[in-house]
Amino acid sequence: MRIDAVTIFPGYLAALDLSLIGRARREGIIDLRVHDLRDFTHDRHRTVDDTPYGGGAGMVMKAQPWREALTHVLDSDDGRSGPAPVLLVPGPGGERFTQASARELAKAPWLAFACGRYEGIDERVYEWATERMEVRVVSLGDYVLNGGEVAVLAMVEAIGRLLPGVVGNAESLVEESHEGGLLEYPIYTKPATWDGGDGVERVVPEVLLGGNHAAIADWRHQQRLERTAARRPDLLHDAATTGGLADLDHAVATPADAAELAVLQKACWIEMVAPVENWWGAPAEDADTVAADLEHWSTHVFRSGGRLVGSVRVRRDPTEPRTWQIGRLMVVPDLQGRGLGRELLALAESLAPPDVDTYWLNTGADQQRLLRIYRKAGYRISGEGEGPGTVDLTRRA
Ligand code: JEH
Repeated sequence: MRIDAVTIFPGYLAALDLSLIGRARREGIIDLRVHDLRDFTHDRHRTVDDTPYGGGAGMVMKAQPWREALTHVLDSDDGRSGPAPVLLVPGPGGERFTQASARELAKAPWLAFACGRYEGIDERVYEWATERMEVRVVSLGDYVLNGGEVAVLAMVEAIGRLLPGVVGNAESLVEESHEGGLLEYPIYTKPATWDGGDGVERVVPEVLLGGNHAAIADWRHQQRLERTAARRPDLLHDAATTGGLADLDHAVATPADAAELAVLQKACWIEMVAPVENWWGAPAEDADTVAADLEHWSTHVFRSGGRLVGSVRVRRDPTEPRTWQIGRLMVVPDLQGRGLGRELLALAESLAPPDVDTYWLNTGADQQRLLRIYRKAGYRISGEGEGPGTVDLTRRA
């Protein structure tokens, strides 16, 4: 990903040389270029601000240096002549920058950031820029900062860590996608008993010391609910109000969805085989395989507030054209048990052309929960599946 940032404090953004984002830059995953706005002034004082028309406190950033700096960024396209960047302008009055924004922006090939200072930038710069690229004014939250630099640090980190290869351990991202809607549970490491020096011996909760994985999962879920209720009751409301499929945004997947679909697969497989560590590594596909499959299947994706929460794919059987294949039916673990899977299955069936006489799907022979859902929906096992340990199920259309 190409990222440009224009600022009067290039040193502020030097922090992006460090840690994971710094490594991603050295590895060429992120091509980050920081520009000093004062390099685009022409007076001996390198002036970037002036007093506001109409009066009022503080100073306003002048349009001229911004025009020249942004022109320099646009002209530095290295002959790629692809689309212009999305220009992100941090401002206290912008749309809220959220994890959903980060996910969306992580798909863009080129982002540019304009860091304002003082009271902000002459409004005509927004007009000028909007005629040349997509411009979004974004805010980190409802508090007042002194300029856009800290916001750019936060946004580049939030977006950059979603790029393939930046967070080395793909499982971290998988687990995050698994978190949906609730705060995290408390975590502990050794020693099991810790002397705080205040006369108190603090112990790790008993349940975590045993090997009862179901009990641990229950305890963690309970902790997440309690914490969310105490600290972020608004989130609890959001999670509880996702009703059925009708509340979700529905689209046909494009290659831009492949990475998220791969993550969703992993999250669902973890849920299915939690006690068998790493078993899921085999059946879940990587993003490239998912992207390749998009050409052979019509894949439908469902989002809640930008987050991918479910998917199913369908096609005519390449060798039995009157059979309608339904595959990779997935619902994120935290929304399972609400009937969304059943609704997805009905939708997948409804997409079949009229001449289809059989619906077909395939699942793990040991997936009791899924087999029960399919059985209830009228499917019967028709034989062993192609993949080891899987079964095929069919139902007359
Ligand atoms: C702040 C870019 C460029 C200070 C005050 C005013 C508020 C009412 N979440 C965020 N907070 N602040 C910024 C941001 C982001 N992203 C941010 C910036 C710049 C981003 C200059 N400043 C400083 C600044 C004017 N006041 C804004 N108003 C809502 C409390 C009162 C007026 C503008 C710019």
